[in-house]
Formats: sequence, structure tokens, C-alpha cells
Amino acid sequence: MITLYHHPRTRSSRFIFLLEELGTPYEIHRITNIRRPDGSGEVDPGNPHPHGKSPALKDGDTLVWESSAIALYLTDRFVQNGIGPVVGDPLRGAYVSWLSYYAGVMEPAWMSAYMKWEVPRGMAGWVKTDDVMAFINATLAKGPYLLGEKFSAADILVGTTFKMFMGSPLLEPTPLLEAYVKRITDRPAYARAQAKEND
Ligand SMILES: N[C@@H](CCC(=O)N[C@@H](CS)C(=O)NCC(=O)O)C(=O)O
Repeated sequence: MITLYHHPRTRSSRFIFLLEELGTPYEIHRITNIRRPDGSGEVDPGNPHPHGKSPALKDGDTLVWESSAIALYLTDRFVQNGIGPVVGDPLRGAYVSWLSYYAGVMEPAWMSAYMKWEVPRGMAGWVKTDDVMAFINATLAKGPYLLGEKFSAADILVGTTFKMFMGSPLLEPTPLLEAYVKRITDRPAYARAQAKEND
């Protein structure tokens, strides 16, 4: 049985969405507490994540953590709905690149912009958000998804992140990005996941 360790309105929410897309049985284990940026909250001792974060996933005795790893693990493990190109698929390279790009470039770029950290170009392992957005806009202009015609778990990570930040100082809404977010969040699996958010 797949167990998703979930705390409402955190990065784990998107894995309810992915699990609904995959159509495989799973259970949600509610993480009772996490640390908050204001210093409140604490680690739930029942959370198997090595740093007490959300999400974590267990497949029997196998523990998976880090969002991109969970996305890749699940789409490799449950291939039936084709949500992630598998080894041998010509889109596999782009798929694993987008998952790694999300974790290793996009999130650090946004976090450093949010914190107003000036990161010297060419030194950090990531680029500035303007560069990220130029690349994403160019990709989605060919779209409709990051992998072209194919929807994947990479769109779940990127599309739900855009939904959260759209209109904030970090992400200016554009017709292209708004249409992309709508395309992702109009999916029936997203609505099913929203209904389970507080489970
Ligand atoms: N890199 C991790 C980040 C997970 C993360 O930081 N989750 C936040 C909630 S959205 C959390 O659990 N924060 C509590 C803490 O950092 O202790 C991933 O993508 O899975």
C-alpha cells in the first residue's frame, strides 16, 4: 500500500493530485505538525521524513522523500495512466530534466528572489527567476505542457506552484501562464484531490 504523509496546504497536496491521476489505491497519513516560518510548529515524531517535512511517501517499507523523487517514483511505479514517460520513451530525458530543474533551479531561484538574496550569476547552481520564466514561457508557447503534447507529473509540480504564486510579486500573470494553470487545475483529478485536502 502507498501511504502519503500529508499536511494540508503544503507541498504534499500535489501528491494527492498525482495519486488521483495515477488511479492507484493509496492512503493519506495526516502529518499532525510541521515547523512554520514564524518559528511556530514542531516536527511530528510520526513523520518519517528525515527533516520532519511534508511530503514523504511510503511504499511498504520503502521511504521516498523530496517532491521530485516522489513524482518520479510514483510515475515509474504506476505506469498505467502514462503520467510520466518511462525509460526508453523519447520524452524520458525531458521528463527527468524538468523534475530536477524544478527542485534544483526553480525552487532555489524563487526562494532567493523572495529572500532578496543576490546570488552571483555563474556561481550558484541555479539562474534568476527572469531566466527561468523566459525558458518556461518559450517551452509553453510550443506547449500545451512542459513535455509538449504530453501532460506529466512535472506539470503537476510546476502548474500547482504557479497557481499558488500567480499574482504575487514573484509571478506576474500572463495569458499564457494563466491558461497553463487553468489547463492543469481543470483536470478532474485536481478537484478530487482538493476534496481530500483535509483528510
Ligand atoms: N524540498 C522539499 C521541501 C519540503 C518542504 O520544505 N515542505 C514544507 C511544507 S510546504 C515543510 O515541511 N516545512 C517544514 C519544515 O521545513 O520543517 C520537497 O520538495 O519535498
